[in-house]
Amino acid sequence: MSLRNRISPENRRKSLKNLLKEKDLIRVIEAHNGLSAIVANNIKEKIGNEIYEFDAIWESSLTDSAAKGYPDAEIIGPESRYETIRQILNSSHKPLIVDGDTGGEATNFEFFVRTLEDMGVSMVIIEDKKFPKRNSLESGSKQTQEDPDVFAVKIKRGKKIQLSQDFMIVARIESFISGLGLEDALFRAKKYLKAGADGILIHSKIDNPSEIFEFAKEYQKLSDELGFRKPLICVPTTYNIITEEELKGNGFNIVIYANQLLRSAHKIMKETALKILKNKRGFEAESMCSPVKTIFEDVGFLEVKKKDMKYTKGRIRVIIPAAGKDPSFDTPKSLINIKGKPILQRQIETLNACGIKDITVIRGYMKNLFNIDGVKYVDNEEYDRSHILFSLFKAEADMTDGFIYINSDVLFDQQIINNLLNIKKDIVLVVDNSYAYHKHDIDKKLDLVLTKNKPSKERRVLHQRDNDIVRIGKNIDKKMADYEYVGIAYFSENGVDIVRKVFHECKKNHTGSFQEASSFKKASFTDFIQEIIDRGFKANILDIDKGWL
Ligand code: SPV
Ligand code: MG
Repeated sequence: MSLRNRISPENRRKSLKNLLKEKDLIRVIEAHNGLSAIVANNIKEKIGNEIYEFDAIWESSLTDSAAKGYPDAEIIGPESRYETIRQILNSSHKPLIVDGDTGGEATNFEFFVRTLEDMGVSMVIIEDKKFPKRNSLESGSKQTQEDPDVFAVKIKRGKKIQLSQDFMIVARIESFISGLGLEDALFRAKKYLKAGADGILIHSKIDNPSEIFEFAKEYQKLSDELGFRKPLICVPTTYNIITEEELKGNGFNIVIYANQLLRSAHKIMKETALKILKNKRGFEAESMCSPVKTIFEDVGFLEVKKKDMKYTKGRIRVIIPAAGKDPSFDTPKSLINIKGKPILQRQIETLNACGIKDITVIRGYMKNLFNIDGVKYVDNEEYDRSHILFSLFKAEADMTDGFIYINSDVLFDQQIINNLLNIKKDIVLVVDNSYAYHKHDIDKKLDLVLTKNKPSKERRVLHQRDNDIVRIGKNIDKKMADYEYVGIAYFSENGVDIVRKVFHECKKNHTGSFQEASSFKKASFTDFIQEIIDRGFKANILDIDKGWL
C-alpha cells in the first residue's frame, strides 16, 4: 500500500466517466495485487512530445485467481476479490474496472454493485454466461451462455440498486466464445443496452480482430437505431497484433490489456528460480530482479524511513555557534585541545553516543581551521560585528523540528542530553546551582539565572522540571542568583516557532540596546532568552548537579 496515491472513492469513481468524455480510447492494464497496481499506476513513457500511460486498471478474474493459485472458474469468492480490489485501490489513484465474472445470481449482483460503488470502483463488467463460468480463452472448455432475458434482468436490477450516477455496469457478450456468432451477439447487445447497460464488451479468442470488427460495424448501426451510443470495449489478448489506432478507427472506446503483468511476472519468476537452482546461488539471477531499493521506493518504504528520521527524538539536531573570537585565545575556542582532543571533537563524540548525528556548527573566526568530520558547517561571515544570537540564526533552516543549542566551549555528560530530551517543554535551559558553593573563588562574569521556585536546600533533590526562569544574564547579583546557566538548551518544534517569531520581530523593529547587549546584533543567547520571557513565553530549567565543564 502506498500513501502517495490518495484519492477519495467519489473522485476516483467519477474519473472514468470524465475520461470517456475526454479521450477517444481509454487504455487499461490489469493488476492483481498492490504491487502490480503500483506498476500499472506509475509506469510512463515519453514518445515524441507526449507522455503515454495507462488510464485505468482492470481487476481481472483470471489474474486475481491465478495470483492466488486458483483456476478462473468463479472459485474465488467476493470477499477474496474485495481484498485484491482494496489492495489495488490503496496503491493507485486511477479508475478501476472490476471483472465481475457472471455477477452470480441477480441478488448477489446487487450486493456486489453496492460494495464496489462504495469502494470507489468506476465500472463492473459482467459476462453473459451461466454461473459458474469458465475462462473464455481455453479452447474446448465448457462455455454456456445465460438466457439473454435473465441476464438483462440482472443488469436492470444492478442499475436500479446503484446509488451514484458515476458507477457503470457493462455487459460482456460471449457469443463469439460460445460459438453462437454475430447475430446472437447483436441480439443480446440490443437487449442489454435496453436494460440499462452502460456499455458493451465484445469478447473474442481468435487470433485476428475480424470478429470484433464485424461486431463494431453492426454496433454503430444498432446505436443509430437506438438513438444513443454507449462505450464499446475489447480485450485483445489473442489478437494482440491489433494497434490502438486501429481499435480507435473501428469505434472502440476502451482497450483492456487483461493479463500481461501477471503473465510476465510468472515467466520471469520461473526463469529466476531455475537460475538459482542451476547455479546454487543468487548471483546469476540478480540481473533479472528489481533491486531491493526499487521495491522499497515503489511501495513507500523509503518514505517510512524518512518519517522515522524526521519524527524520532534521536534525530534531533544540535546547533553549536562557534563563530566568535574570544580575546583570551588565539584559536576558536571550539578547537582548543583538552587532553589531546579539540572540544568540538569531544562534543561530537558525546552527542553521537546519545544517538545524535545531525550537528550544525556555525564558524566564523578562522573558519578554515574547522576540519573535523561528522558535522555540517554554516558560516557567519560577520562574526566580528555580531554575537551568538546572530550566529545561531545563520542555522535557522536547521531548527525546524526542534533543536538542542550547545555553547562551543562546554563539555557535558551524555546523561544531561538524555534528560533534556525527556522533558516535555518547549524551551528548556540546563542550569546548575553548585556555583553557589564556590562563587567566592570565581571572578568571571557568569550567566546567572533567577527562577520562580528556589532551588531545594536538600542537594539530593535534583532535576527540578517545572520551574520557570524569571531572569537570566550576567548582571544578576551573584548572591541573589539561583542557578548558573550551563550553555545547553533545548527547543521543541513549538519552541522553534517562538524563537523564530521573536527573533524576526526584533530584527525588524528593535533599535538601541537589547537587554544587556549594546544592540540586537550584539545580543547573546541569554539576552534573547530574557526577551522571550519578557514577551510572556515560558523558559523552563533542567536542574543538574555537575556533569559539565
Ligand atoms: C479476465 O481477465 O479475467 C477476463 C478476460 O475476463 S479473459 O481472460 O480473456 O476472459
Ligand atoms: Mg475474467
